[in-house]
Amino acid sequence: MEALGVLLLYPVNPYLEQELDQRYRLFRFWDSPPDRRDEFLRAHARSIRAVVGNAQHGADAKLIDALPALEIFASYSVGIDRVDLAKCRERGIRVTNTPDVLTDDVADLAIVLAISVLRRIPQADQYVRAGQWAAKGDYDLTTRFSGKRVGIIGLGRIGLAVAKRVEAFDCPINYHQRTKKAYPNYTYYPSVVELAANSDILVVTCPLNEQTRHIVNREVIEALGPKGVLINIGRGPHVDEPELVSALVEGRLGGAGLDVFEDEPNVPKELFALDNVVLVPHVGSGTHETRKAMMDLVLGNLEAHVLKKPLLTPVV
Ligand code: 8YV
Repeated sequence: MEALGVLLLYPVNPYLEQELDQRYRLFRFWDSPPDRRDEFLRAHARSIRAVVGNAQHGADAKLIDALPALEIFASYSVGIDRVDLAKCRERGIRVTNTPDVLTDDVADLAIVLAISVLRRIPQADQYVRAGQWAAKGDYDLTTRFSGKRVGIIGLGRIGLAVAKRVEAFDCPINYHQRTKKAYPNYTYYPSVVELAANSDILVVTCPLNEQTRHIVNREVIEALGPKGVLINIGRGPHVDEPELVSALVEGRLGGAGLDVFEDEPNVPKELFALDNVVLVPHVGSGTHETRKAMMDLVLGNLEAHVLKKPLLTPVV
């Protein structure tokens, strides 16, 4: 049988690209200029039976419809909010992602961001590097993280990993999700607004879908308040970004630690001047160890598909 035709949607890590190239017939989407991609797909539609994407490069109905031979979409990400799952189910297209292997890194980043915002770590570092310690004396006092009330939106794998971490800081843990679970030491709030009103730090860890888009809106931001801190390690669209920016600029929100943004890699420039905001470029799973494990999951799922064995991490 002809080797599996795999469409790689973007220039992923060299290791994954090389492995795909050695194992399968690899089609690099970026080889064709954007205005020639429909033609590219028509030319190779009969050969492309698999697609590899990630958090930013998914499979919408247009792409799926252009690939009549598509059998599997393997995402190099745990989030698959850019994959039209209903269309995949309708077509019988398998979908895989990369859960669990990135949970610790993403949860670690939530803690790093929260402490960095409250203790002004990036600014303190710059203070030393700029020679201001010698010139101006001690750095300003900041705010403690330990013992603060942490509200988590979504106690899934990553949310629970964040909760486990903040327990070590003696933080009371609150949460909201659709259903209350039997967590004896965690306080459930039936709405995100109530969760925000009873938390000092609000962490977004839930998956992105139509129900959670802009789950952090103006009302939630107001409830979190001028001493509250928002940590977003989920997806940019979880937050109404213009509302977030205006609340931070106007002092109606105490601070934010952001790994994700609505229009990546574009970040609202108003945030750049704020010292109560820490900005990082979607690095949640961005360690050598985790990305290797994610890539091996992509490769393992494709291999299982070719061998007609059970997929390692199926979503559909
Ligand atoms: C991406 C992510 O995987 O896993 C997710 O859902 O958002 C990230 O870890 C990363 O951008 C690599 O594609």
